[in-house]
Amino acid sequence: MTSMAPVQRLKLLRELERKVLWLSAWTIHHANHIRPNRDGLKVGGHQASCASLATVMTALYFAVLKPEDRVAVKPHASPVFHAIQYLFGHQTQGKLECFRGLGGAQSYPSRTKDVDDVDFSTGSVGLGVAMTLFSSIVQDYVRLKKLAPAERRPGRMVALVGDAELDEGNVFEALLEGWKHDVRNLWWVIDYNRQSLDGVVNDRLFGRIGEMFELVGWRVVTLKYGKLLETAFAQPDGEQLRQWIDACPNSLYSALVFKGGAGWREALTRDLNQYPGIRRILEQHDDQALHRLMTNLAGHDMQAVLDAFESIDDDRPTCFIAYTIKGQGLPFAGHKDNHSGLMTLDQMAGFRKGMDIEDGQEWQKFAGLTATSTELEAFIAEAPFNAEGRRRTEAPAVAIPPALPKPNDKKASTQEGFGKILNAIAAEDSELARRIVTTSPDVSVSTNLGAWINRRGLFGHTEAEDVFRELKVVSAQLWRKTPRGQHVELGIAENNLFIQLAALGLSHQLFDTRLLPVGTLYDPFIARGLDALNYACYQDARFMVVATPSGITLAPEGGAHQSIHTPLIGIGQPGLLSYEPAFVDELAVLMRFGLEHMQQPKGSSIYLRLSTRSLPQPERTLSAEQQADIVSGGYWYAEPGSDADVAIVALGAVTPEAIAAHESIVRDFAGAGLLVLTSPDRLHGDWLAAQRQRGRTAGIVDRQPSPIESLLAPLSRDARLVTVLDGHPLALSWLGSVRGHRVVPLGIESFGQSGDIPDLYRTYRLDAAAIVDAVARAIS
Ligand SMILES: Cc1ncc(C[n+]2csc(CCOP(=O)(O)OP(=O)(O)O)c2C)c(N)n1
Ligand SMILES: [Mg+2]
Repeated sequence: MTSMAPVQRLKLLRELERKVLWLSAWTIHHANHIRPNRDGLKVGGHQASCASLATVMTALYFAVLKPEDRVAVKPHASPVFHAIQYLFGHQTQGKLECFRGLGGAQSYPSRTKDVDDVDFSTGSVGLGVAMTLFSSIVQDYVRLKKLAPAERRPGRMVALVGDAELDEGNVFEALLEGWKHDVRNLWWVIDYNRQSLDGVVNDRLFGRIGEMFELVGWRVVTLKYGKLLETAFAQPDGEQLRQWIDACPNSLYSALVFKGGAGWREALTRDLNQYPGIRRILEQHDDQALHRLMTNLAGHDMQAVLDAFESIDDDRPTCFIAYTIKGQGLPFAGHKDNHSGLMTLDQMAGFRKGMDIEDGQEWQKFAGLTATSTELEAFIAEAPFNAEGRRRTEAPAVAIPPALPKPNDKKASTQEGFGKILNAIAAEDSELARRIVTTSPDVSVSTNLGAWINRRGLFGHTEAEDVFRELKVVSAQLWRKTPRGQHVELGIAENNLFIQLAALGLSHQLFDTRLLPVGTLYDPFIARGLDALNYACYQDARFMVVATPSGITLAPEGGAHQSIHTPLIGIGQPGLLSYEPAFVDELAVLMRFGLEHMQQPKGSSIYLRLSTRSLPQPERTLSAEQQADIVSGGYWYAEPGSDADVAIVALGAVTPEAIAAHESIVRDFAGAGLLVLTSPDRLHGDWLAAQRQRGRTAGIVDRQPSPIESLLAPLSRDARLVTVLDGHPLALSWLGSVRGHRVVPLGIESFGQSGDIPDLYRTYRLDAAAIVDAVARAIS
């Protein structure tokens, strides 16, 4: 920044604040009232929520932020963000005109769909907030290991937080985890407008919020009153005024903000008229001035906001509680119902006039401002935030060897196989081993990450000894924390796991270095972190999630730990490719594929659904073709005869039952096949894609079948399929539509219970007898 006089800088920032407020309100107004509406649906947008952050965001983006900082903007302040990027020249008028339309600026900032430098997507409140915290852990992880380019300075991870976002439990789960990890360089700016969607936030709650942050080691900076009010407080009896506002309930304050000068006068006369100093203040201010005074909260006072941000020069996590007014400067300021309120045409006309903007000049960047465009352009061009050009980085991919080490046990579970493969990688001094980072919500040992951790260690800012080892207490687990460690230990909170994976999985774009994150958890508890998993995928973060144990196959653990519909999540979740291998050699192929796929520009994250059930392993060496089949989702374990009338289709841990059933039916149904699937998700996706492709090239040459179409091709037209998996039967029943085969789907539709595998498979009809029975039914 050049050495511009502070007065001049303040003046220009105030001008830009007006412009940002205008553009955000106008963008929403245009989408709702000017653009033709074809479906009669309200387009929406949040003018009041935007107004509340206009000052803070103007200060941050035009003066305070640096290129290395990364920001999560409160979802409904998206138009403010786009307005700022428009002024920077990173957003087009066309996209603003198309706000909330196809291809236009997004309703909520989106890393993948917006073009204007979004660092973190937001939308589901609370998640963007936590994302900044877990990103600060990643920033430290790559910095302490010197994985990032040496010249990279640590940036601040900034969240602009709606006050009601603090009702989301995930924020506090993250705070606790952050405290354990001694997080640094984290700024959360709370837009304390005391309003949420439905109304006014609870008065008593916020009294505690500051204490909560302090409890976990944060600095709390409260931006309460602006310079006008502070001056009034300093006058005779001013202290009475301060006490009155301090004690004013949120709902009364909001209502008076809406009512304006006359309302304030009436309330203050009623309550404080006995104080001569207050009477003088009331006399000295007309209604308009009195309203300005009484709404002069620090979150809308540019100087106060700058002072607060610029007073911080260390890396201690800091929470700024910025008192603001929802709808500040707009006709419905403070009204409790203003969350989705939109200015009417008349109100907008008045607002435009007040902004000195002529009809037709609405999109002009500097219309209605008093500074010259030359001055403003120069000031914007020098914003430190853009000093280094493009902020999103693109680190090269890590080469994955052609094969991963594969254990050769005669009997093993996929979970054990996973642990052994990772352990073998850990033993090597390779780039692959260096780039893998594991994390788990307190289930690392029980998901077989123990051996990896023993070799690679836990990650921590500072060296911490393993006390048990020091005291010579025998334990199979080494638990030493160092900056070199490669396992990020998390407490039991699956939300945190997925947000941590999201942050690790964006390291190549946020922090200029590639990581290969692998997270483990119990399969049923995916549901606990599902919104965060969806959030991670929505941002196109890249990671491998290994979920084990799964299904009722975990048997004695009982119904509370048995996942049922996770195969459907695997199919239904965009940005996540899911696999459920039965055998360890398949797993080795899939882990290799997954580590590569995670890094492809058009790749995705990977979900491996594994099991603790030890299965006899096939004695085979997989050919390149077999490996390709495993990756594309399935292969014939026992080839069907041509025109076969029946086939069994199996997925995952129940494959031995399918093998046994197959052995017993081939006596009666010569030519019956056994199809082993590794990924209904992949097969289903490729099947749909092939159909779309055909639709597009109808009548031309393209008749390329998808893998599942090829696999099912040898069967007779009327063949029956009996499908079986330890999960919801719907995951495989779609197979009937591929070539019109009738399906008898076996699987789990009700809650499980404890038992051993034979009892449970019998009870839930997954055993060989049930499969044979289903074949008989299918044929009859
Ligand atoms: C997980 C989730 N639940 C519900 C919503 C719907 N929603 C959007 S904004 C909002 C209230 C936000 O209030 P606050 O954070 O105080 O923001 P303000 O508009 O006051 O700035 C709600 C409930 C959401 N976006 N995400
Ligand atoms: Mg609010």
